[in-house]
Amino acid sequence: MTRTVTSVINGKAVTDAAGTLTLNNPADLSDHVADVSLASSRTFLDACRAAKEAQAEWAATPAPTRGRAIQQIGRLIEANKERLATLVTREIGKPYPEALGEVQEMVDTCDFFLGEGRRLYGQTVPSEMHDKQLFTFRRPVGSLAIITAGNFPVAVPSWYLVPALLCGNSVTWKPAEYAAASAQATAELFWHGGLPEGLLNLVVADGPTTFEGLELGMDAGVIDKVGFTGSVEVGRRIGELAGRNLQQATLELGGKNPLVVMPDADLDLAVEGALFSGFGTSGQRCTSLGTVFVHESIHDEFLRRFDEATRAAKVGDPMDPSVLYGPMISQKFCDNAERWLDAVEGHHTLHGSTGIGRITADNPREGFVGDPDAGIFMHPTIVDGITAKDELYRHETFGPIVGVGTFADFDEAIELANGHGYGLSSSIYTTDPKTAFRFAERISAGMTSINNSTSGAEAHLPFGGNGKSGNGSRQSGMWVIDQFTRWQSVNWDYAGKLQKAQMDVTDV
Ligand code: UN1
Repeated sequence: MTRTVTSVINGKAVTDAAGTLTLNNPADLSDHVADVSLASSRTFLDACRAAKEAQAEWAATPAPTRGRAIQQIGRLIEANKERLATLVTREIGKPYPEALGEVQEMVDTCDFFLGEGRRLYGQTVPSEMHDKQLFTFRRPVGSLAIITAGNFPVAVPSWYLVPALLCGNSVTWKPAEYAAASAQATAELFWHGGLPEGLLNLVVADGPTTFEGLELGMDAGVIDKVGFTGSVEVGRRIGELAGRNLQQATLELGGKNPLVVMPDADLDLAVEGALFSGFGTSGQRCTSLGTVFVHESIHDEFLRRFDEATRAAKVGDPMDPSVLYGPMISQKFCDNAERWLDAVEGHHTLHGSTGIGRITADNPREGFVGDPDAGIFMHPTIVDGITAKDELYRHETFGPIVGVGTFADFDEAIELANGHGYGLSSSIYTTDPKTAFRFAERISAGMTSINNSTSGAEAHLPFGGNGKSGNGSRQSGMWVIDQFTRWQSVNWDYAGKLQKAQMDVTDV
């Protein structure tokens, strides 16, 4: 079945002639998944206006009632889990078990926030004066523009939409065009779950149109905050635009996530972690492993085992539960990753596969599941010999490419793990708890794992990064509420006379 995807404002499909897009299954390009109609910046603005209009009534709805709406949406998503996961796999090639996990992450997010509707706590604070009470309240931010990447077309948007709506905001959601069908199917579940019209509007637009729409919306005062998950380059521009409008964006950008293997590590466990986070999802997670830093004394043994495990890993049809990973999301992702392989300089040794680059009948991979020529698949590649001088040390590839480098002591491991400029996820393999906690203390990353992979963060812990990985905002769990509410202080004076702060203070 081919889906028709349009923008939706106030529950109504909007088609303007700003362009069209054809989406095919990247594992089988003959499978036509969706025809997408792209919106103009005017439609973007209309969506933000509609959201702004709908927001006041929603903000006045009791938070526990908003929580119940989230609960209904969560149950509906759960009931449609297989259907939605199948579409995610068809549209972006994510292995089906991971796609199921992704939808589950959205269900978990709804489960977490339905209760938050009864817990949007404020404080009571002592006053300097008699007969006066001070309080703090969380207030919604207003109308939000949320722009998301397509590698997690369901889970990552849910980290924005669910808490934003729970906190009393409205949303204009601009998903990645190349994952528009999954986004539309997700938004439909919000609408069918009973969310009042206008609170969630969907706009499918390309990048330049989105920037135009954001500028128009900010000028018109109908965007109060922007949330963005995607590249550093676009994140910078969004941050600048927000800054000019005296707004703070929520930015969740890339990563060059390091995995450190200490001499006392369980090597097989470390190899398993490197394999999953390096090549799982074809390396297309912002938490994917970038470089493994191995102590020089165990480098050769680690590399031997990592190479062996990578060669043995199954690649191919994402519906087959035995594959480690499926296709690249689209040709563009494949081209970008291939450019990084072209840029690898001579002094590196490549491992992991008999081929390099795109897997085809002429450049085959042993044990490939399915027909490589039907889709866009890549060989896994281990690039050994990475040092801080290499481009690959400091740039995210978003493909199945893992660097390996060495260190002589713990201080050097920390320097290498921090020196690339990103700070999203990280991991250490060691059997010594002291080393593990020293690592957690000194690594500049929003997330760190001890004896586990860099990817696979749970939905109720803060998610976000330092350095180039974002602007310090955190998503998920109760911490994200700080992104979608603003504190208001309320002071209530019942003295019956004017009391002046700093002047009428009661002395002991
Ligand atoms: C992303 O790639 O943008 O931690 C998010 C993980 C997933 C989310 C990744 N739960 O790997």
